[in-house]
Amino acid sequence: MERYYQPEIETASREQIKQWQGERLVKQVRHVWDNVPYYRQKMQEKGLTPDDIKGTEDLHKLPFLSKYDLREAYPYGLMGEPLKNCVRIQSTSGTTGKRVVAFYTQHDIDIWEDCCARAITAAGGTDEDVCQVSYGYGLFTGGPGLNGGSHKVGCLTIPTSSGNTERQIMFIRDLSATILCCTPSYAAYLGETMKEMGLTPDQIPLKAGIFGAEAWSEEMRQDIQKTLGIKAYDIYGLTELSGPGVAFECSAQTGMHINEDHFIPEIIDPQTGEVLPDGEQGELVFTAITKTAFPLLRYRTRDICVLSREKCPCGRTHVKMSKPRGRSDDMLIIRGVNVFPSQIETVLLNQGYPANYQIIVDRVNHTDTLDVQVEMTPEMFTDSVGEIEKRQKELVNGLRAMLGLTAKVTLVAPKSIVRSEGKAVRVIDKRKI
Ligand code: DLL
Repeated sequence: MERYYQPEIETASREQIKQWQGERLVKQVRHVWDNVPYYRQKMQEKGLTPDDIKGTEDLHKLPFLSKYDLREAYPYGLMGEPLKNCVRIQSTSGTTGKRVVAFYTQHDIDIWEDCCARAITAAGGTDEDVCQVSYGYGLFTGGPGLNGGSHKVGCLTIPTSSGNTERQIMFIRDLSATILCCTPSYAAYLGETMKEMGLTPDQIPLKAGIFGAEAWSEEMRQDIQKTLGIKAYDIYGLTELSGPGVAFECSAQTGMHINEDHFIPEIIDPQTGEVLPDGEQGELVFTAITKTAFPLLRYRTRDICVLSREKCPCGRTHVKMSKPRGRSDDMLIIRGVNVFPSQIETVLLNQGYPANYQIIVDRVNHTDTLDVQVEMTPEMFTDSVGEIEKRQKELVNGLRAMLGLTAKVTLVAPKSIVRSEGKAVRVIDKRKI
């Protein structure tokens, strides 16, 4: 039987959701106008006042916000509350120089944790469960968000944070953890390590995993489910909108329900900014309608996906987003061809390789090169040059069929690609360095 954390909200009628969204949007636009001069100016430039926004049908009139605005307004320029009302910040790693600092009131944290509690409940979590949170704690939102959600559900929470794989496995076994929260790449690594220790899925107490923060393919889900003997659920979110829990998967495992009582999604054409109808692929844009300290309106996520309003067998009525099919800024353009790392992953996993790979892009003699280094599993490891060449050729052919592009494939020994404890670094683009 499907369980919900907030059934009256998660299974509310479409009319009810629409009504909440309309009322909250109107209130939020007024709040932002009164408190965020940066956005007020953007509205004024479009000739808008709060009176022009009477409901969700007027949402498209509002100006977009993007990473560019976050940089411009850093650190306080998009705040909707005085600092004294805020109790926390979270931040992204800023590895690409785009540090995002998001502010929270206690009320904002409460909403965020509710969203994470919905995700844990959808994955079968109850107060009988032991939930190990192996996302990083600290500035990254993964640990704090799921920790809060786990408390709300009443699970016994093990806040291991990321890293120290041996200790992770020790806690999973000694304290019989039933739910694991971490990035999918770290879940795969934990699975690989447990397999090497001789543990079979029935000796691993876990029953579910809540994995997100990075792109992962359906094939990778199957792999993780098999090695750990669990059901693996996707979870999506971003620091700008609070963190994990903006959307989460249910038992149907066919996309993630967006918490529409807090976030209004739109899909736009990334080139023109035009709003696209449901079912079309485009860039996901969110308007936060309940958070007040960092109230982003029409924030462009850069994530490319599709929304679906098909009836879900789980009973939830909130719209579903597909797995992001890559980020518009993650897309590699190689010799003029658009390539998403997820397409490469699909080919590798379909041919029986593990999700341990690295994509190296370079430019030699004015021509882009694509080099895919793929780890062999211990079972397929061989030192027969002929066998390795044969396998490499199969992968080159598979990649050509998927991408329409010839890549160089190098098979490398098991364990030679560095493992990640958080978000995996899959792409090294030397052209930008
Ligand atoms: O990654 C929040 C999070 C933590 C989500 C834990 C899920 C679990 P950021 O570091 O700000 O926040 O990165 C946000 O990560 O725009 C997506 O491109 C990507 N992303 C997040 N979840 C998924 C997912 C957290 N399930 C960026 N699938 C987003 C694919 C994801 N990409």
